[in-house]
Amino acid sequence: MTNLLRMILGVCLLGSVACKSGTNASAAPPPPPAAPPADVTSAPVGAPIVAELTAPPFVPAPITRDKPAKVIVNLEVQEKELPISDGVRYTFWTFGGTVPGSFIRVRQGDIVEFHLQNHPSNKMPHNIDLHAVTGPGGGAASSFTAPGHESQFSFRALNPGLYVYHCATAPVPMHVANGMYGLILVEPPGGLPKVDKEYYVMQGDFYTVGKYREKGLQPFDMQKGIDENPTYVVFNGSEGALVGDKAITAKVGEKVRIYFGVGGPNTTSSFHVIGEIFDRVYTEGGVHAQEQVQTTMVPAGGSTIVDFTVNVPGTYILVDHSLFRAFNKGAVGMLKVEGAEDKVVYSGKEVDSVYLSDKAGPGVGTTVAEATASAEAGTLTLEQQVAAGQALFAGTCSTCHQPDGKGLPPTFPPLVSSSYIAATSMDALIGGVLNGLSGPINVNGVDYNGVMPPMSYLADDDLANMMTYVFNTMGNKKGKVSKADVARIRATTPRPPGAAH
Ligand code: HEC
Ligand SMILES: [Cu+2]
Repeated sequence: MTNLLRMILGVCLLGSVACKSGTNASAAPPPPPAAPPADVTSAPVGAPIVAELTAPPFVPAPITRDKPAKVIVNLEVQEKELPISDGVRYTFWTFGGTVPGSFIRVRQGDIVEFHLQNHPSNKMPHNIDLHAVTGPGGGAASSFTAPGHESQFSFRALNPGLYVYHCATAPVPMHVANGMYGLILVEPPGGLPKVDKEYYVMQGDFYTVGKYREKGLQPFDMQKGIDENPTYVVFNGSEGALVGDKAITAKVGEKVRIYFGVGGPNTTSSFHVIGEIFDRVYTEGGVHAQEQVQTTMVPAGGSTIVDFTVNVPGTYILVDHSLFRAFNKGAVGMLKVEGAEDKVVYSGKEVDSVYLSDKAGPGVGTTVAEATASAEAGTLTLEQQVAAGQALFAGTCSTCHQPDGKGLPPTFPPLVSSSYIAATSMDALIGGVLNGLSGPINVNGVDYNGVMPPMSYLADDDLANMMTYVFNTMGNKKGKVSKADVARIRATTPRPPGAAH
């Protein structure tokens, strides 16, 4: 939303006469230009074009043709192991090697000749249902393809809009849950209004046998899928896909467009960008735009196009505003905006870490992943545990005990040179963090009587690393906490009702 528009709206809300008169042209933005009628009957013009496909978060360049063409799409299904979180691997089934699959961009009226290849090393048959197709199954019946084979079918892109495509081979929800979806944009003649940056983001829910962030290769959990109880809800196929140095970017003053879709299979998205207001939302991926939107609802198997201008530099967080998904299942992405401050629009206090949780620290992914690799090799050193624990401490324990561990008396006790840590047995310390701690305690001569909530929603090794960090730095000397230690205490102590198991 522009500053000017905000001011005008503000003045109007105060009841200015000028705003009530119908002659004030600046009160509302001009409607988008009406698209010329599409030619969806004449033969395609010129030589066939091989479509440029892009991996997320990128999209192919806008189409400049003013006539329909024959467009050839080559899309290969690849079944491959990829990270879904730091140190957690998952066997994804993909259209083009990525989750979501390659972005396809065509023009209304184009004849699309679709080639679906199923890589010979794959184990499953697959097909494709494109919501942009008018015809039974959206192409599914004509595209059933065994490993090592290729199918071909053609369709005319009759309707403009942003459409989901997905695999529709039985069991369909399982193929979708493994990442088999993507977006195809059918541009109206003349295209969409010009913007400076265009990105491609899709949300999906994933179901693993291990709990959230339990490390190693995680198998698919069919029952969790049936129960609609996702272990992960993420953007672009993994927790880390759009964070840190993989964040999408823009410069102050630029117009940003996100082509956003939900693959599902189960959850819808309350899509929101923290700190932004969408100037325009092409609701449900159609051609009409709603304006000034905070959060937009996107169904499973549906899409939206959001446009907004970034006025102030900083990190903007993409979330599913169904917030447990953002904070406890991974639905977080970042848009990093560079440029000059505008203290009138925003005064400039840094709030990132409040929202970013343990993704706020630099290089968390690598540190945690390295620690995981070593743990699997059975060689986790104290230093590696401390490094991984330090990365996770920021945004987890630091929320209360403060980034420097000095606490916030009289509410949160210090962890630095803590007399309580020194005097308490290792098992009791682990139990306190895992199961929560309350009631009167004394730390370094000061009395505390607060409540530390159970941290049992965190994975055993992450907890072990954080405690090892706290217990062996910050002036404490207590020794290592192993993943097995945490697992043992978890198994032998009851959790209070409502705590995660
Ligand atoms: C939501 C706030 C909160 C979070 C998050 C939190 N703690 Fe605490 N912690 C407390 C409070 C409050 C106490 C004091 C409880 C009491 O008074 O009985 C405490 C006490 C402790 C103590 C014992 C007292 C001391 O200062 O030595 C340790 C050790 C500790 N926390 C470690 C951790 C670790 C490790 C984490 C991260 C995994 C963590 N805490 C996360 C609030 C929190
Ligand atoms: Cu499939």
